[in-house]
Amino acid sequence: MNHNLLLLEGPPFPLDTRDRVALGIPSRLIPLGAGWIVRAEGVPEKTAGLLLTAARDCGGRTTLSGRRGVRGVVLEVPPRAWRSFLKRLSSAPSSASPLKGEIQSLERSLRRPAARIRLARRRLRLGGRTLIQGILNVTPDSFYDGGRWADPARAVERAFQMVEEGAGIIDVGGESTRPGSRAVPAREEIRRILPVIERLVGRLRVPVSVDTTKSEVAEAALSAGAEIVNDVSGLTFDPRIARVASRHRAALIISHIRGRPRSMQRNPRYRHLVPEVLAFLRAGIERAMEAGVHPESILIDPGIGFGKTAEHNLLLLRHLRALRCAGRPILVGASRKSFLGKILGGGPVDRLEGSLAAAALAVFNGAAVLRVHDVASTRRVARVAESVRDGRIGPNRE
Ligand code: HH2
Repeated sequence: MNHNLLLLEGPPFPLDTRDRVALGIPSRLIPLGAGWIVRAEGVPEKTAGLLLTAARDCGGRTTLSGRRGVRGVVLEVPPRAWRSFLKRLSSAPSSASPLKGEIQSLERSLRRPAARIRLARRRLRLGGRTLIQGILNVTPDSFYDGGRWADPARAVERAFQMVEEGAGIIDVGGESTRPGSRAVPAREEIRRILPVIERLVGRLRVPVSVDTTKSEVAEAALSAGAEIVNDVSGLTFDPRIARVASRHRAALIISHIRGRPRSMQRNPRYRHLVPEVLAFLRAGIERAMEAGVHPESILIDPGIGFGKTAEHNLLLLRHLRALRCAGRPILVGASRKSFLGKILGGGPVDRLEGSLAAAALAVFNGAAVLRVHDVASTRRVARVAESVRDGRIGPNRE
């Protein structure tokens, strides 16, 4: 059973009411500030009882929601009692075993974040250094770089420039998914991207990803040598795309969206933002794995701006760390997006500093990959953010 388990090793800052609502932590539970938080959904009554007893015996706080039979459980366990809480779970009767096993293995995996991304012909190393994905939109209407790289020769030049500046992936897109945009037919998308991908593959030393939601487009791009599928619909627009990625042993970026680009910004609402995004991403990971995609080939993305208000975007960046519970590396695409304009004013051309601030915070909060328009400056900002996050100037810095 899927419990959409959320495990937070002590909130990094005091949580206010909006944080609690976004995380799905009832206000009855006033976090001690440093304790472990465990949140699980759809928990059978008996298991819920066991969890509650184990947490209370360790001096923790507990809340129970939902109707009798299937419960939502939120626990807070003081840090010094965490090990003994886990021990208590281990010795609990076997009826609680699936969930207790899940808690234990999630706790272990949070300590060991993914070290690489598996592609068909190589591995991309993660860890100390943030991977930068350079954006190359060969569209007439993308919200920032639309029309600039329509000529394939100029697009290729731009890709080489971004690699020179430090991009570890080049993301080629043939359809704008900005709010209000209409879908482009697959044939047109292929016509836009293929000449560029064909000229890049084999010459570029970094992999190409294709930014598409359509299986035909992904098939054409991967057959031409692209190595990663970047699906902003998280496999929901065209489920066949996962099979295509799996057949080519490509990596797959599963991004969260609510609605369709045409209408996604009309009053987006969430009850508990973070667990809802997490559940969507987990469902995508499961579907991808069922289609044969290797787990080490999957990345996740909160989908900044895709069916979210500015405040939703801010809360997702603020609580990005929680998405590590999905067990896959996190990619963040905040570059020059409109929520930055809400804070600083101006249009996409005025959003460089805002993008860099968001990039730094995303890295600090656990992002492994940043999807950006401004590669050189983001790379330098990421180096500083990593150094603060890790508390040291690592080897091979600039
Ligand atoms: N955002 C955009 C496009 N693709 N892919 C991922 N994984 N994450 C994102 O946040 C993301 C994405 C939108 O940005 P852009 O490509 O610059 O604009 P447009 O959709 O107008 O082409």
